[in-house]
Amino acid sequence: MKECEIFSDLKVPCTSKIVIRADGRKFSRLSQDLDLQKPYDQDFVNIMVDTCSEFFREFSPSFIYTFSDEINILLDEIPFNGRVEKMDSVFASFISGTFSQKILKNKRFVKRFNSKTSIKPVSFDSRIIPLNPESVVSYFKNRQDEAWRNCLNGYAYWTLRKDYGREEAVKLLNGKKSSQIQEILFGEGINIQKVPAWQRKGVAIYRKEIMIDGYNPLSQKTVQSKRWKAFEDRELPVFDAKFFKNSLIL
Ligand SMILES: Nc1nc2c(ncn2[C@@H]2O[C@H](COP(=O)(O)OP(=O)(O)O)[C@@H](O)[C@H]2O)c(=O)[nH]1
Ligand SMILES: [Mg+2]
Repeated sequence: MKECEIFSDLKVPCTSKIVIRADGRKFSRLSQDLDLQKPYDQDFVNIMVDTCSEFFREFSPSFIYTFSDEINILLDEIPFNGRVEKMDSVFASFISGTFSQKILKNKRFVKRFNSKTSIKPVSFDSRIIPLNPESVVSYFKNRQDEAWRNCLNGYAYWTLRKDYGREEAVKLLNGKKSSQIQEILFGEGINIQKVPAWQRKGVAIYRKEIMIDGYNPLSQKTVQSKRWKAFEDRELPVFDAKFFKNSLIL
């Protein structure tokens, strides 16, 4: 029956850079079930970022970028011999399992699970995006643009929802330019440019060089040495080639 496993040999092109994008399944529903704060819930975002850091420790990618319920992972080396089925299934299940573990360690969310028996198990999908090296920066710029649109629309929608119904709020925002939405928010006392950077620009995890103090027993002196540490950057700039070069990601 081995010959029926027709997709198991499908491999990523060995000359490409690879990004894995995972996205939470039915997280609009989950956000209601867990009664998440709108438009952003600090506990939820912390769990997404913790999940990314756990992934970083396990698989050592070059870079992870997350916002909302999506996680983008730039791989350093191609694992599993480049096998697409293996990568998609292992990565999606690692993320789903880690996210679930962390949700169940949060007292507030556990309470919701205990009082609302209909909350379904969490799952993430995963897809592989092969990129030529020149397209990596524009890929992440594109995801960060999406994070910004998400932020603007999220704030606008939930602000309008204080005074309008669901359909009316959507209608009021339909076809509006970014500048017009910012005006609406300004009228409601929200300067969107001043909301936390992690909401406007997402969060990234990458290696950062740090100096640590150590003790040299031979010289009996304290010495400094370099170490790499996974760094959670919640104050990202707007992505450009310089950021990726200076952070030694590319
Ligand atoms: N309230 C709230 N909801 C969030 C937050 N982050 C993500 N979400 C929800 O997650 C959804 C993610 O979008 P999408 O993947 O298109 O929806 P899905 O198909 O239902 O998973 C958003 O529409 C929000 O409902 C948050 O911080 N607070
Ligand atoms: Mg989703």
